[in-house]
Amino acid sequence: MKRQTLAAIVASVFALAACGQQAADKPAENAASVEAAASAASQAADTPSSELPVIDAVVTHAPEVPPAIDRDYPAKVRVKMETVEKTMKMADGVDYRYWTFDGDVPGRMIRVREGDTVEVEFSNHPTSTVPHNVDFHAATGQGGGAAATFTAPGHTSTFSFKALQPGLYIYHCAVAPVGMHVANGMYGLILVEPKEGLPKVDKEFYIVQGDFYTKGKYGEQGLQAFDMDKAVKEQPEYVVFNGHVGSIAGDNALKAKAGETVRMYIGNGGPNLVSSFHVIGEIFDKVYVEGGKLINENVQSTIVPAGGSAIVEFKVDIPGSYTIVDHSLFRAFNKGALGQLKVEGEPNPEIMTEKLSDTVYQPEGASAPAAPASAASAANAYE
Ligand SMILES: [Cu+2]
Repeated sequence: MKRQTLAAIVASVFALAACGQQAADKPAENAASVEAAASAASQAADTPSSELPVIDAVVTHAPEVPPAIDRDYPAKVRVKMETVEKTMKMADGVDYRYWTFDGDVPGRMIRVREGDTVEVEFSNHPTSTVPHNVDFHAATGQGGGAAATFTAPGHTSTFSFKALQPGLYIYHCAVAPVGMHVANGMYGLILVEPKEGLPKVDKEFYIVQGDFYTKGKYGEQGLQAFDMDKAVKEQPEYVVFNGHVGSIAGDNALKAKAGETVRMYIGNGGPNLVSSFHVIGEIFDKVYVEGGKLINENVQSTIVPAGGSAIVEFKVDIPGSYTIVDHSLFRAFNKGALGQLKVEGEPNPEIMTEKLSDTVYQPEGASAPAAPASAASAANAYE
């Protein structure tokens, strides 16, 4: 089918849908129109992938998110991926030999539409020491494409899959030992938007948690090697967002303005730990549970399984620095799983005041307390 033919079908779907709306007072005619529209839509969805319009995917490094899909018809979306083994900073003074998709952890975020055919051109850099591949959790079929993309250093493989079901999905390397490839940073997210799209929000962010296993203890300086024993025991030295300590904190903090709606696409590469994802001082208005269709509301912390995802949405009402954590708190404050969302705007004391008073508290029969030297540091514990 040529592009024009497809466009004609898409146009006719809209024409029929519009016709259906106008004819609401004529049930029989309306039903016929809806049926015809559904038939045309399914015809468009069944278009062989070789006849789909071809477009190049817009992909982004974390925490950026590719733009929303503005198509209402399926396409063949070309995605180029390159695996690179690369030394990068894990924390201040700590380096690690990461294995990456496209040079960073997580790999780039991919965004397609339900029904699209995703055509993957998968290259393994000539300097790689081992083969790599990719298992798309968004794909239906053996291994999620792992065998089709198994690629030796200095080679390129291609394959394609149809994004049959909407949702937010992890992709990861699946070459043995799989746990090690994933522990070295080989994961990312692909969003398959539902045909009708997602509601508009003001800000979108891409965050993937991962656990890392270094020979040296947390913070030990220098180039750190992977520790298989700690990985098997599931005792990481580092638990981080977006591959590195501080990747979304301090100067790299995420930013929004009071009154804006924020959507976070959260992944968990693992390989081992389940995340209890939480934003301190916020309540998720909506959670797309495990990145699927089920929506929960008014959620404080959400589970993100290893090899899984969640989409969280919330409106930031008042300014502040909102700390992003895995609420298994020693991971946050001792292993690196800590980020920040900095919100600018006008304070609203109706929603939360600043401290209004601090007076001596003396229960009946108790002696006067010592000077409240620790009060300030206690108040700042989450900053
Ligand atoms: Cu790999």
